[in-house]
Amino acid sequence: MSTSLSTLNAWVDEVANRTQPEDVVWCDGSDNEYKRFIQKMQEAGTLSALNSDTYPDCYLHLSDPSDVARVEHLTYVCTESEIEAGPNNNWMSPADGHAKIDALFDGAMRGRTMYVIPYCMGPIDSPYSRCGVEITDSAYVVANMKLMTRMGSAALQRIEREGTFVKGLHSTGDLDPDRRFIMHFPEELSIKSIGSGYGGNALLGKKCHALRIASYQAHTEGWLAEHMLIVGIESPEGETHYIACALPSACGKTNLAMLIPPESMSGWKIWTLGEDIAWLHLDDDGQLRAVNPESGYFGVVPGTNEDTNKNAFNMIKHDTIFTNVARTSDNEPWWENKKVGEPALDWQGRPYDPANGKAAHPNSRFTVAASNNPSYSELAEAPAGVPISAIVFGGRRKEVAPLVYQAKSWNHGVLVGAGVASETTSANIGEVGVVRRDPMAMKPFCGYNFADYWAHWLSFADRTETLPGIFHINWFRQDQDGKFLWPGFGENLRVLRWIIERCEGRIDAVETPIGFLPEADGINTDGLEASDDDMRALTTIDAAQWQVEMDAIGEYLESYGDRLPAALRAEQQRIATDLKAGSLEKAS
Ligand code: OXD
Ligand code: MN
Repeated sequence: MSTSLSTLNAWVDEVANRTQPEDVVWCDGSDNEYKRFIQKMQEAGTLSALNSDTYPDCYLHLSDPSDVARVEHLTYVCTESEIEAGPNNNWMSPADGHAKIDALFDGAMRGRTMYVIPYCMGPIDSPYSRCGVEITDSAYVVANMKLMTRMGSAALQRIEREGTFVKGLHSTGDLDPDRRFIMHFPEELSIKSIGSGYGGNALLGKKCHALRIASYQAHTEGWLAEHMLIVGIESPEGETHYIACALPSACGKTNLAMLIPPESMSGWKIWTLGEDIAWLHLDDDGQLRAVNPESGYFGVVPGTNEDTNKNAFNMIKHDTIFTNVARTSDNEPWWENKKVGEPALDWQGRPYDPANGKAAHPNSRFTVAASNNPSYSELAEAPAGVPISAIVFGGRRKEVAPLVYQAKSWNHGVLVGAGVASETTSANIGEVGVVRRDPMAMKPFCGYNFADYWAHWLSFADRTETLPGIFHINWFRQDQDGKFLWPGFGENLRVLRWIIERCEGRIDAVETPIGFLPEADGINTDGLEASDDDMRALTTIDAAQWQVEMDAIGEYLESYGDRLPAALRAEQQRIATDLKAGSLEKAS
Protein backbone atom coordinates (compact mmCIF):
# COMPACT_ATOMS: atom_id res chain seq x y z
CA MET A 1 0.00 0.00 0.00
CA SER A 2 1.07 3.55 -0.59
CA THR A 3 -0.97 6.61 -1.53
CA SER A 4 -2.11 8.78 -4.39
CA LEU A 5 -1.61 11.85 -2.20
CA SER A 6 1.67 13.41 -3.25
CA THR A 7 2.11 15.46 -0.06
CA LEU A 8 1.82 12.30 2.02
CA ASN A 9 4.28 10.38 -0.18
CA ALA A 10 6.70 13.28 -0.06
CA TRP A 11 6.55 13.44 3.74
CA VAL A 12 7.03 9.67 4.12
CA ASP A 13 10.08 9.88 1.79
CA GLU A 14 11.49 12.83 3.69
CA VAL A 15 11.13 11.01 7.03
CA ALA A 16 12.67 7.83 5.60
CA ASN A 17 15.62 9.83 4.27
CA ARG A 18 16.23 11.32 7.67
CA THR A 19 15.62 8.27 9.86
CA GLN A 20 17.12 5.62 7.49
CA PRO A 21 14.83 2.64 8.28
CA GLU A 22 15.55 -0.81 6.88
CA ASP A 23 12.08 -0.96 5.33
CA VAL A 24 8.81 0.95 5.19
CA VAL A 25 5.41 -0.70 5.85
CA TRP A 26 2.07 0.99 5.20
CA CYS A 27 -0.53 -0.30 7.68
CA ASP A 28 -3.97 -1.27 6.36
CA GLY A 29 -5.62 -1.60 9.80
CA SER A 30 -7.02 -5.10 9.12
CA ASP A 31 -7.52 -7.74 11.80
CA ASN A 32 -5.03 -9.99 10.03
CA GLU A 33 -2.43 -7.30 10.09
CA TYR A 34 -3.01 -6.86 13.87
CA LYS A 35 -2.49 -10.61 14.35
CA ARG A 36 0.76 -10.45 12.36
CA PHE A 37 2.03 -7.62 14.56
CA ILE A 38 1.15 -9.53 17.72
CA GLN A 39 3.00 -12.57 16.36
CA LYS A 40 6.01 -10.51 15.37
CA MET A 41 6.28 -8.87 18.79
CA GLN A 42 6.06 -12.24 20.51
CA GLU A 43 8.90 -13.50 18.33
CA ALA A 44 10.92 -10.39 19.13
CA GLY A 45 10.24 -10.89 22.87
CA THR A 46 8.54 -7.49 23.34
CA LEU A 47 5.10 -9.00 23.98
CA SER A 48 4.09 -12.15 25.78
CA ALA A 49 0.82 -14.04 25.64
CA LEU A 50 -1.14 -14.29 28.90
CA ASN A 51 -3.17 -17.32 30.03
CA SER A 52 -5.12 -18.22 26.88
CA ASP A 53 -7.90 -20.04 28.78
CA THR A 54 -8.80 -17.26 31.21
CA TYR A 55 -7.44 -14.27 29.25
CA PRO A 56 -7.83 -15.21 25.55
CA ASP A 57 -5.98 -12.93 23.12
CA CYS A 58 -4.50 -10.91 25.96
CA TYR A 59 -0.85 -9.88 25.93
CA LEU A 60 1.65 -8.22 28.20
CA HIS A 61 4.21 -5.61 27.26
CA LEU A 62 6.82 -4.41 29.77
CA SER A 63 8.18 -0.97 29.01
CA ASP A 64 11.64 0.30 29.82
CA PRO A 65 11.55 1.06 33.58
CA SER A 66 12.45 4.71 32.84
CA ASP A 67 9.52 5.01 30.44
CA VAL A 68 6.32 4.55 32.42
CA ALA A 69 4.26 7.73 32.09
CA ARG A 70 3.65 10.91 30.15
CA VAL A 71 6.53 13.37 30.49
CA GLU A 72 5.05 16.84 30.82
CA HIS A 73 8.43 18.50 31.47
CA LEU A 74 9.67 17.20 28.09
CA THR A 75 6.49 18.14 26.21
CA TYR A 76 6.64 21.35 24.15
CA VAL A 77 4.28 23.52 22.16
CA CYS A 78 6.28 25.23 19.42
CA THR A 79 4.38 28.27 18.13
CA GLU A 80 5.99 31.26 16.40
CA SER A 81 5.29 33.51 19.38
CA GLU A 82 5.85 32.34 22.95
CA ILE A 83 2.74 34.12 24.23
CA GLU A 84 0.56 32.02 21.97
CA ALA A 85 1.69 28.82 23.74
CA GLY A 86 1.13 30.61 27.05
CA PRO A 87 2.51 30.05 30.55
CA ASN A 88 0.63 26.73 30.66
CA ASN A 89 3.03 25.16 28.13
CA ASN A 90 6.75 24.61 27.70
CA TRP A 91 7.68 26.61 24.62
CA MET A 92 10.37 26.52 21.97
CA SER A 93 10.33 28.36 18.64
CA PRO A 94 9.43 26.08 15.71
CA ALA A 95 12.92 26.58 14.25
CA ASP A 96 14.65 25.58 17.50
CA GLY A 97 12.17 22.75 18.12
CA HIS A 98 12.69 21.21 14.68
CA ALA A 99 16.47 21.64 14.86
CA LYS A 100 16.69 20.00 18.27
CA ILE A 101 14.45 17.06 17.56
CA ASP A 102 15.47 16.46 13.92
CA ALA A 103 19.05 15.95 15.10
CA LEU A 104 17.76 13.13 17.31
CA PHE A 105 15.76 11.63 14.42
CA ASP A 106 18.86 11.48 12.16
CA GLY A 107 19.41 7.77 11.54
CA ALA A 108 17.10 6.88 14.46
CA MET A 109 15.38 4.03 12.57
CA ARG A 110 18.52 2.37 11.22
CA GLY A 111 18.00 -1.41 11.27
CA ARG A 112 14.30 -0.94 12.12
CA THR A 113 11.02 -1.02 10.21
CA MET A 114 9.19 2.24 9.71
CA TYR A 115 5.40 1.92 9.90
CA VAL A 116 3.01 4.39 8.29
CA ILE A 117 -0.35 4.51 10.08
CA PRO A 118 -3.20 6.53 8.54
CA TYR A 119 -5.91 7.05 11.16
CA CYS A 120 -9.16 8.89 11.66
CA MET A 121 -10.09 10.49 15.00
CA GLY A 122 -13.87 10.25 15.28
CA PRO A 123 -16.45 8.23 13.33
CA ILE A 124 -15.08 7.63 9.85
CA ASP A 125 -17.87 9.53 8.09
CA SER A 126 -18.44 12.32 10.62
CA PRO A 127 -17.91 15.93 9.56
CA TYR A 128 -16.50 16.47 13.07
CA SER A 129 -13.71 13.91 12.61
CA ARG A 130 -10.12 14.76 11.71
CA CYS A 131 -7.42 12.52 10.27
CA GLY A 132 -3.76 12.03 10.88
CA VAL A 133 -0.87 9.84 9.87
CA GLU A 134 1.56 8.52 12.45
CA ILE A 135 4.97 7.27 11.37
CA THR A 136 6.60 5.10 14.02
CA ASP A 137 9.28 2.47 14.44
CA SER A 138 7.36 0.67 17.21
CA ALA A 139 5.18 -2.36 16.45
CA TYR A 140 3.68 -1.92 19.95
CA VAL A 141 2.48 1.54 18.92
CA VAL A 142 0.91 0.13 15.75
CA ALA A 143 -0.99 -2.54 17.72
CA ASN A 144 -2.19 0.05 20.24
CA MET A 145 -3.25 2.45 17.48
CA LYS A 146 -5.32 -0.34 15.94
CA LEU A 147 -7.28 -0.64 19.21
CA MET A 148 -7.42 3.10 19.97
CA THR A 149 -8.25 4.65 16.57
CA ARG A 150 -10.01 3.96 13.28
CA MET A 151 -6.80 3.16 11.46
CA GLY A 152 -5.90 1.92 8.00
CA SER A 153 -7.43 1.89 4.53
CA ALA A 154 -10.69 3.74 5.27
CA ALA A 155 -8.80 6.53 7.03
CA LEU A 156 -6.35 6.75 4.13
CA GLN A 157 -9.21 7.13 1.66
CA ARG A 158 -10.60 10.02 3.68
CA ILE A 159 -7.14 11.62 3.90
CA GLU A 160 -6.74 11.32 0.12
CA ARG A 161 -10.15 12.92 -0.37
CA GLU A 162 -9.51 15.79 2.03
CA GLY A 163 -5.83 16.30 1.26
CA THR A 164 -5.07 17.41 4.83
CA PHE A 165 -3.89 15.41 7.82
CA VAL A 166 -1.96 15.86 11.05
CA LYS A 167 1.62 14.62 10.65
CA GLY A 168 2.88 12.64 13.63
CA LEU A 169 6.44 11.36 13.64
CA HIS A 170 7.47 9.00 16.41
CA SER A 171 10.54 6.93 17.21
CA THR A 172 11.40 5.15 20.43
CA GLY A 173 14.97 6.40 19.80
CA ASP A 174 17.30 4.96 22.43
CA LEU A 175 14.80 5.49 25.32
CA ASP A 176 17.35 7.72 27.05
CA PRO A 177 15.31 10.24 29.11
CA ASP A 178 17.91 12.88 28.21
CA ARG A 179 17.05 12.43 24.56
CA ARG A 180 13.29 12.30 24.99
CA PHE A 181 11.04 15.08 23.64
CA ILE A 182 7.40 15.39 22.67
CA MET A 183 7.02 18.44 20.42
CA HIS A 184 3.94 19.97 18.87
CA PHE A 185 3.89 22.40 15.97
CA PRO A 186 0.21 23.45 15.94
CA GLU A 187 0.64 26.02 13.14
CA GLU A 188 1.94 23.19 10.91
CA LEU A 189 -0.48 20.55 12.30
CA SER A 190 2.49 18.37 13.16
CA ILE A 191 3.92 16.39 16.06
CA LYS A 192 7.40 14.94 16.61
CA SER A 193 8.06 12.58 19.51
CA ILE A 194 11.22 10.65 20.31
CA GLY A 195 12.67 8.63 23.16
CA SER A 196 9.54 7.10 24.66
CA GLY A 197 7.33 4.19 23.67
CA TYR A 198 4.71 4.87 26.33
CA GLY A 199 1.06 5.87 26.09
CA GLY A 200 0.39 9.52 25.48
CA ASN A 201 4.03 10.09 24.49
CA ALA A 202 3.86 7.57 21.66
CA LEU A 203 0.25 6.90 20.63
CA LEU A 204 0.16 10.25 18.88
CA GLY A 205 -3.56 10.14 18.02
CA LYS A 206 -4.44 10.53 21.69
CA LYS A 207 -3.13 13.43 23.78
CA CYS A 208 -0.85 14.92 21.09
CA HIS A 209 -3.37 15.02 18.24
CA ALA A 210 -6.85 14.75 19.80
CA LEU A 211 -6.09 17.27 22.55
CA ARG A 212 -3.03 19.50 21.97
CA ILE A 213 -3.21 19.91 18.19
CA ALA A 214 -7.00 19.60 18.09
CA SER A 215 -7.55 22.23 20.80
CA TYR A 216 -5.50 24.67 18.72
CA GLN A 217 -7.42 23.73 15.57
CA ALA A 218 -10.73 23.94 17.45
CA HIS A 219 -9.87 27.48 18.56
CA THR A 220 -9.45 28.62 14.99
CA GLU A 221 -12.46 26.65 13.72
CA GLY A 222 -14.97 27.36 16.51
CA TRP A 223 -15.25 24.06 18.40
CA LEU A 224 -13.73 22.50 21.54
CA ALA A 225 -11.36 19.56 22.01
CA GLU A 226 -11.65 18.51 25.64
CA HIS A 227 -10.27 16.01 28.17
CA MET A 228 -13.76 14.68 28.85
CA LEU A 229 -15.60 11.40 29.04
CA ILE A 230 -19.00 11.17 27.34
CA VAL A 231 -21.69 9.08 28.98
CA GLY A 232 -25.39 8.47 28.32
CA ILE A 233 -27.66 8.08 31.36
CA GLU A 234 -30.98 6.39 30.65
CA SER A 235 -33.77 6.74 33.21
CA PRO A 236 -36.27 3.94 33.93
CA GLU A 237 -38.70 5.97 31.79
CA GLY A 238 -36.37 5.46 28.82
CA GLU A 239 -35.13 9.03 28.52
CA THR A 240 -31.39 9.42 27.92
CA HIS A 241 -29.27 12.44 28.83
CA TYR A 242 -25.66 12.72 27.69
CA ILE A 243 -23.08 14.41 29.84
CA ALA A 244 -19.46 15.34 29.13
CA CYS A 245 -17.21 15.29 32.14
CA ALA A 246 -13.66 16.60 32.58
CA LEU A 247 -11.59 15.10 35.38
CA PRO A 248 -7.80 15.24 35.69
CA SER A 249 -5.83 12.08 34.88
CA ALA A 250 -6.53 9.03 37.06
CA CYS A 251 -9.50 10.62 38.90
CA GLY A 252 -11.91 7.90 37.80
CA LYS A 253 -13.02 8.99 34.32
CA THR A 254 -13.03 5.39 33.09
CA ASN A 255 -15.09 4.24 36.09
CA LEU A 256 -17.59 7.05 35.64
CA ALA A 257 -17.88 6.45 31.89
CA MET A 258 -18.84 2.81 32.44
CA LEU A 259 -20.56 3.08 35.81
CA ILE A 260 -22.82 0.26 36.95
CA PRO A 261 -26.07 1.54 38.51
CA PRO A 262 -26.37 0.68 42.21
CA GLU A 263 -29.05 -1.76 43.32
CA SER A 264 -31.18 1.12 44.54
CA MET A 265 -31.34 2.47 40.96
CA SER A 266 -31.77 -0.78 39.10
CA GLY A 267 -34.01 0.63 36.34
CA TRP A 268 -31.26 3.01 35.18
CA LYS A 269 -28.81 2.28 32.36
CA ILE A 270 -25.43 3.73 31.47
CA TRP A 271 -24.10 3.99 27.92
CA THR A 272 -20.43 4.74 27.32
CA LEU A 273 -19.44 6.92 24.38
CA GLY A 274 -15.96 7.89 25.50
CA GLU A 275 -13.75 7.77 28.56
CA ASP A 276 -11.01 10.31 27.90
CA ILE A 277 -11.60 12.82 25.09
CA ALA A 278 -14.61 14.68 23.65
CA TRP A 279 -14.80 16.92 20.62
CA LEU A 280 -17.67 19.37 21.08
CA HIS A 281 -19.41 21.25 18.28
CA LEU A 282 -22.46 23.49 18.06
CA ASP A 283 -24.89 22.12 15.48
CA ASP A 284 -27.05 24.28 13.19
CA ASP A 285 -29.71 24.55 15.92
CA GLY A 286 -27.20 25.78 18.49
CA GLN A 287 -27.16 22.45 20.35
CA LEU A 288 -23.77 21.34 21.71
CA ARG A 289 -22.94 17.86 20.40
CA ALA A 290 -20.08 15.52 21.28
CA VAL A 291 -18.11 12.85 19.46
CA ASN A 292 -15.39 10.70 20.94
CA PRO A 293 -12.38 10.91 18.63
CA GLU A 294 -11.01 7.61 19.96
CA SER A 295 -12.28 4.08 19.43
CA GLY A 296 -10.52 2.40 22.36
CA TYR A 297 -9.39 2.89 25.93
CA PHE A 298 -5.90 3.23 27.41
CA GLY A 299 -6.92 2.93 31.05
CA VAL A 300 -5.17 2.70 34.41
CA VAL A 301 -5.35 -0.93 35.60
CA PRO A 302 -4.65 -0.94 39.37
CA GLY A 303 -7.82 -0.71 41.44
CA THR A 304 -10.00 -2.36 38.78
CA ASN A 305 -11.99 -5.20 40.36
CA GLU A 306 -15.44 -6.78 40.40
CA ASP A 307 -16.70 -4.18 42.88
CA THR A 308 -15.10 -0.97 41.63
CA ASN A 309 -15.76 -1.50 37.92
CA LYS A 310 -17.23 -4.85 36.96
CA ASN A 311 -17.66 -3.75 33.35
CA ALA A 312 -13.99 -2.85 33.02
CA PHE A 313 -12.93 -5.96 34.91
CA ASN A 314 -14.81 -8.15 32.42
CA MET A 315 -13.93 -6.03 29.40
CA ILE A 316 -10.20 -6.65 29.89
CA LYS A 317 -10.54 -10.42 30.14
CA HIS A 318 -10.12 -10.82 26.38
CA ASP A 319 -8.49 -9.05 23.41
CA THR A 320 -6.49 -6.68 25.60
CA ILE A 321 -2.91 -5.46 25.66
CA PHE A 322 -1.61 -4.93 29.19
CA THR A 323 1.40 -2.74 29.86
CA ASN A 324 3.47 -2.98 33.05
CA VAL A 325 1.16 -5.18 35.13
CA ALA A 326 2.39 -8.11 37.22
CA ARG A 327 1.71 -11.82 36.51
CA THR A 328 0.45 -14.70 38.63
CA SER A 329 2.06 -18.14 38.61
CA ASP A 330 -0.59 -19.29 36.12
CA ASN A 331 0.22 -16.38 33.80
CA GLU A 332 -2.80 -14.21 34.46
CA PRO A 333 -2.28 -10.45 34.66
CA TRP A 334 -2.25 -9.14 38.22
CA TRP A 335 -2.43 -5.71 39.78
CA GLU A 336 -2.90 -4.11 43.17
CA ASN A 337 -6.48 -4.31 44.41
CA LYS A 338 -7.49 -6.88 41.80
CA LYS A 339 -8.77 -8.85 44.79
CA VAL A 340 -8.08 -12.24 43.19
CA GLY A 341 -4.79 -14.09 42.69
CA GLU A 342 -1.27 -13.39 43.89
CA PRO A 343 1.63 -11.82 42.00
CA ALA A 344 4.49 -14.15 41.04
CA LEU A 345 6.39 -11.77 38.72
CA ASP A 346 6.38 -7.98 39.05
CA TRP A 347 6.01 -5.34 36.31
CA GLN A 348 9.69 -5.56 35.53
CA GLY A 349 9.51 -9.35 35.10
CA ARG A 350 11.35 -10.04 38.38
CA PRO A 351 10.12 -12.56 40.95
CA TYR A 352 7.74 -10.53 43.10
CA ASP A 353 9.33 -9.18 46.25
CA PRO A 354 7.41 -6.54 48.27
CA ALA A 355 10.77 -4.95 49.07
CA ASN A 356 10.90 -3.84 45.40
CA GLY A 357 7.63 -1.92 45.68
CA LYS A 358 4.29 -2.59 44.06
CA ALA A 359 3.85 -5.65 41.85
CA ALA A 360 2.10 -3.72 39.05
CA HIS A 361 3.30 -0.23 38.17
CA PRO A 362 0.76 2.32 39.57
CA ASN A 363 0.38 3.71 36.04
CA SER A 364 0.11 0.27 34.38
CA ARG A 365 -2.46 0.27 31.62
CA PHE A 366 -4.88 -1.75 29.54
CA THR A 367 -5.46 -1.04 25.88
CA VAL A 368 -8.77 -2.32 24.62
CA ALA A 369 -11.24 -1.62 21.82
CA ALA A 370 -14.26 0.40 23.04
CA SER A 371 -16.58 -2.21 21.56
CA ASN A 372 -15.33 -4.68 24.23
CA ASN A 373 -17.15 -2.60 26.83
CA PRO A 374 -20.49 -4.16 27.90
CA SER A 375 -21.95 -0.63 28.22
CA TYR A 376 -20.68 0.54 24.79
CA SER A 377 -23.15 2.91 23.13
CA GLU A 378 -24.00 2.32 19.47
CA LEU A 379 -24.13 6.10 19.16
CA ALA A 380 -20.35 6.15 19.57
CA GLU A 381 -20.34 5.62 15.78
CA ALA A 382 -22.99 8.26 15.05
CA PRO A 383 -21.56 10.88 12.66
CA ALA A 384 -23.59 13.64 14.35
CA GLY A 385 -22.47 12.69 17.86
CA VAL A 386 -24.82 13.09 20.82
CA PRO A 387 -26.50 16.18 22.32
CA ILE A 388 -24.92 17.23 25.61
CA SER A 389 -27.25 18.13 28.51
CA ALA A 390 -24.57 18.94 31.10
CA ILE A 391 -20.87 19.67 31.28
CA VAL A 392 -19.26 18.47 34.48
CA PHE A 393 -15.87 19.47 35.87
CA GLY A 394 -14.23 17.84 38.85
CA GLY A 395 -11.08 17.10 40.73
CA ARG A 396 -9.62 15.06 43.53
CA ARG A 397 -9.93 17.27 46.62
CA LYS A 398 -9.88 15.90 50.14
CA GLU A 399 -11.34 19.19 51.37
CA VAL A 400 -12.98 22.44 50.18
CA ALA A 401 -14.93 21.21 47.12
CA PRO A 402 -18.40 19.83 47.94
CA LEU A 403 -19.79 16.65 46.39
CA VAL A 404 -21.56 18.59 43.65
CA TYR A 405 -22.58 22.13 42.73
CA GLN A 406 -24.00 23.89 39.72
CA ALA A 407 -22.67 27.08 38.16
CA LYS A 408 -25.14 29.95 37.91
CA SER A 409 -24.45 30.78 34.27
CA TRP A 410 -22.22 29.79 31.36
CA ASN A 411 -19.62 32.43 32.29
CA HIS A 412 -19.65 31.27 35.88
CA GLY A 413 -19.26 27.69 34.61
CA VAL A 414 -16.19 28.69 32.63
CA LEU A 415 -14.73 30.07 35.86
CA VAL A 416 -15.60 26.81 37.65
CA GLY A 417 -13.69 24.94 34.92
CA ALA A 418 -10.79 27.38 34.99
CA GLY A 419 -10.55 26.96 38.77
CA VAL A 420 -10.34 23.15 38.74
CA ALA A 421 -7.61 21.86 41.04
CA SER A 422 -6.69 18.31 41.91
CA GLU A 423 -4.25 16.26 43.90
CA THR A 424 -1.67 14.79 41.50
CA THR A 425 -1.57 11.05 40.73
CA SER A 426 0.84 8.66 39.07
CA ALA A 427 -0.46 9.30 35.52
CA ASN A 428 2.32 11.80 34.99
CA ILE A 429 5.86 12.00 36.28
CA GLY A 430 6.28 14.20 39.36
CA GLU A 431 5.26 14.39 43.01
CA VAL A 432 2.03 12.55 43.89
CA GLY A 433 -0.65 14.03 46.19
CA VAL A 434 -0.01 17.76 45.83
CA VAL A 435 -2.86 20.07 44.81
CA ARG A 436 -2.24 21.67 41.44
CA ARG A 437 -4.45 23.87 39.28
CA ASP A 438 -5.65 21.89 36.31
CA PRO A 439 -8.14 24.11 34.44
CA MET A 440 -10.77 22.03 32.65
CA ALA A 441 -8.42 19.06 33.39
CA MET A 442 -6.47 20.41 30.38
CA LYS A 443 -3.27 21.66 32.03
CA PRO A 444 -1.10 19.06 30.27
CA PHE A 445 -3.14 19.09 27.07
CA CYS A 446 -4.16 22.59 25.95
CA GLY A 447 -2.16 23.42 22.82
CA TYR A 448 -2.31 27.20 23.30
CA ASN A 449 -2.47 29.96 25.90
CA PHE A 450 -5.08 29.17 28.57
CA ALA A 451 -6.21 32.82 28.62
CA ASP A 452 -7.18 32.56 24.93
CA TYR A 453 -8.73 29.16 25.60
CA TRP A 454 -10.99 30.62 28.32
CA ALA A 455 -11.96 33.46 25.98
CA HIS A 456 -12.87 30.81 23.39
CA TRP A 457 -15.02 28.96 25.94
CA LEU A 458 -16.74 32.23 26.95
CA SER A 459 -17.48 33.03 23.29
CA PHE A 460 -19.91 30.11 23.06
CA ALA A 461 -22.44 32.14 25.07
CA ASP A 462 -22.60 34.61 22.15
CA ARG A 463 -23.36 31.86 19.66
CA THR A 464 -26.37 30.06 21.16
CA GLU A 465 -28.97 30.36 23.88
CA THR A 466 -29.23 26.67 24.58
CA LEU A 467 -25.91 25.82 26.18
CA PRO A 468 -25.77 22.95 28.68
CA GLY A 469 -25.62 23.56 32.43
CA ILE A 470 -22.16 23.42 34.01
CA PHE A 471 -21.49 21.48 37.22
CA HIS A 472 -18.58 20.54 39.49
CA ILE A 473 -18.17 17.21 41.30
CA ASN A 474 -15.74 15.84 43.89
CA TRP A 475 -15.92 12.16 44.87
CA PHE A 476 -12.84 12.40 47.06
CA ARG A 477 -13.83 14.42 50.15
CA GLN A 478 -12.36 13.01 53.36
CA ASP A 479 -13.14 13.48 57.03
CA GLN A 480 -10.50 14.42 59.62
CA ASP A 481 -9.45 10.78 59.91
CA GLY A 482 -8.83 10.46 56.18
CA LYS A 483 -11.97 8.40 55.53
CA PHE A 484 -13.75 9.05 52.24
CA LEU A 485 -17.14 10.62 52.97
CA TRP A 486 -18.80 9.44 49.77
CA PRO A 487 -18.89 5.76 48.65
CA GLY A 488 -18.21 6.65 45.00
CA PHE A 489 -18.29 4.22 42.04
CA GLY A 490 -21.84 3.08 41.17
CA GLU A 491 -23.32 5.32 43.85
CA ASN A 492 -22.11 8.33 41.87
CA LEU A 493 -25.22 7.82 39.75
CA ARG A 494 -27.19 9.40 42.60
CA VAL A 495 -25.25 12.60 41.98
CA LEU A 496 -25.64 12.36 38.20
CA ARG A 497 -29.37 12.04 38.76
CA TRP A 498 -29.36 15.31 40.74
CA ILE A 499 -27.47 16.92 37.84
CA ILE A 500 -30.06 15.69 35.33
CA GLU A 501 -32.94 16.82 37.51
CA ARG A 502 -31.37 20.27 37.74
CA CYS A 503 -30.93 20.36 33.95
CA GLU A 504 -34.59 19.55 33.55
CA GLY A 505 -35.51 22.24 36.10
CA ARG A 506 -37.32 19.61 38.17
CA ILE A 507 -35.78 20.25 41.60
CA ASP A 508 -34.82 23.18 43.76
CA ALA A 509 -31.38 23.85 45.14
CA VAL A 510 -29.65 26.06 47.68
CA GLU A 511 -28.09 29.16 46.21
CA THR A 512 -24.65 30.05 47.60
CA PRO A 513 -21.97 32.41 46.28
CA ILE A 514 -20.13 29.49 44.62
CA GLY A 515 -23.25 28.13 42.90
CA PHE A 516 -26.28 25.92 43.55
CA LEU A 517 -25.87 23.08 46.06
CA PRO A 518 -28.27 20.18 46.74
CA GLU A 519 -30.97 20.72 49.34
CA ALA A 520 -30.80 18.51 52.45
CA ASP A 521 -32.83 15.78 50.75
CA GLY A 522 -31.72 16.68 47.21
CA ILE A 523 -29.54 13.62 46.78
CA ASN A 524 -31.23 10.33 47.47
CA THR A 525 -29.24 8.46 50.15
CA ASP A 526 -31.59 5.50 50.75
CA GLY A 527 -29.57 2.44 51.66
CA LEU A 528 -26.27 4.35 51.92
CA GLU A 529 -24.03 4.27 54.95
CA ALA A 530 -23.37 8.02 54.71
CA SER A 531 -24.63 9.65 57.93
CA ASP A 532 -26.53 12.94 58.03
CA ASP A 533 -23.31 14.59 59.23
CA ASP A 534 -21.37 13.15 56.30
CA MET A 535 -24.04 14.38 53.87
CA ARG A 536 -24.06 17.81 55.47
CA ALA A 537 -20.27 18.00 55.11
CA LEU A 538 -20.58 16.90 51.48
CA THR A 539 -23.28 19.37 50.49
CA THR A 540 -22.40 22.57 52.34
CA ILE A 541 -19.47 24.91 52.00
CA ASP A 542 -17.15 26.52 54.48
CA ALA A 543 -17.11 30.24 53.69
CA ALA A 544 -13.63 30.81 55.15
CA GLN A 545 -12.10 27.93 53.17
CA TRP A 546 -13.80 29.20 50.04
CA GLN A 547 -12.46 32.70 50.52
CA VAL A 548 -8.97 31.22 50.51
CA GLU A 549 -9.86 29.08 47.49
CA MET A 550 -11.29 32.02 45.53
CA ASP A 551 -8.25 34.14 46.31
CA ALA A 552 -6.03 31.29 45.12
CA ILE A 553 -8.07 31.02 41.92
CA GLY A 554 -7.85 34.81 41.45
CA GLU A 555 -4.09 34.76 41.91
CA TYR A 556 -3.74 31.87 39.48
CA LEU A 557 -5.89 33.60 36.85
CA GLU A 558 -3.92 36.85 37.22
CA SER A 559 -0.74 34.95 36.30
CA TYR A 560 -2.13 35.05 32.73
CA GLY A 561 -1.80 38.85 32.77
CA ASP A 562 -3.46 41.11 30.23
CA ARG A 563 -4.77 38.26 28.13
CA LEU A 564 -7.07 37.08 30.94
CA PRO A 565 -10.65 37.67 29.73
CA ALA A 566 -12.33 40.46 31.70
CA ALA A 567 -15.52 38.40 32.02
CA LEU A 568 -13.62 35.68 33.88
CA ARG A 569 -11.99 38.15 36.24
CA ALA A 570 -15.44 39.69 36.87
CA GLU A 571 -16.91 36.28 37.81
CA GLN A 572 -14.06 35.59 40.22
CA GLN A 573 -14.42 39.00 41.83
CA ARG A 574 -18.18 38.70 42.14
CA ILE A 575 -17.87 35.41 44.03
CA ALA A 576 -14.97 36.61 46.20
CA THR A 577 -17.02 39.68 47.17
CA ASP A 578 -20.16 37.63 47.93
CA LEU A 579 -18.15 35.25 50.08
CA LYS A 580 -16.62 38.09 52.05
CA ALA A 581 -20.07 39.55 52.61
CA GLY A 582 -21.04 36.33 54.44
CA SER A 583 -22.09 32.94 53.20
CA LEU A 584 -25.64 33.75 52.17
CA GLU A 585 -27.74 30.73 51.43
CA LYS A 586 -31.14 30.93 49.89
CA ALA A 587 -33.39 28.31 48.37
CA SER A 588 -34.01 28.75 44.67
C1 OXD B 1 -4.48 9.49 30.28
C2 OXD B 1 -4.11 10.67 31.07
O1 OXD B 1 -3.63 8.64 30.03
O2 OXD B 1 -4.95 11.57 31.22
O3 OXD B 1 -5.64 9.44 29.85
O4 OXD B 1 -2.99 10.74 31.58
MN1 MN C 1 -6.68 11.31 30.13
